[in-house]
Amino acid sequence: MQGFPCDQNAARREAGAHGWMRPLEALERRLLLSAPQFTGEVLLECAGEPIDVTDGCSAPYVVDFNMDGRRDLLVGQFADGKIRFYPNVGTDDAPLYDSWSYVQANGADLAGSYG
Ligand SMILES: [Ca+2]
Repeated sequence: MQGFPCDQNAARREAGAHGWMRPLEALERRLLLSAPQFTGEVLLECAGEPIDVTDGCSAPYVVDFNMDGRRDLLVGQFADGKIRFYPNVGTDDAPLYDSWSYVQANGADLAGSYG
């Protein structure tokens, strides 16, 4: 199956004890085994204050945005369609945010459509 995002060799290895397994079945199995485990809500803070985008809707996303090896927090906000960047100064297991700024390009805040 060309172009399918599955490690064909891994699928064959997984199939070893159970007989033949199609790549999609192997991928589904791996996704289920690595599914996130939710433990409860946590109030995220920045510099000791709750993170609040003030104008309602937000869209959080965790990614190593500044490529320093620690996952940061990006938050899309409804107001003006801007994106907030909270660099993680803690660890991936215990993230800590002490500042934020709007994501910019060429000295101007990035903004998408909203509303
Ligand atoms: Ca980072």
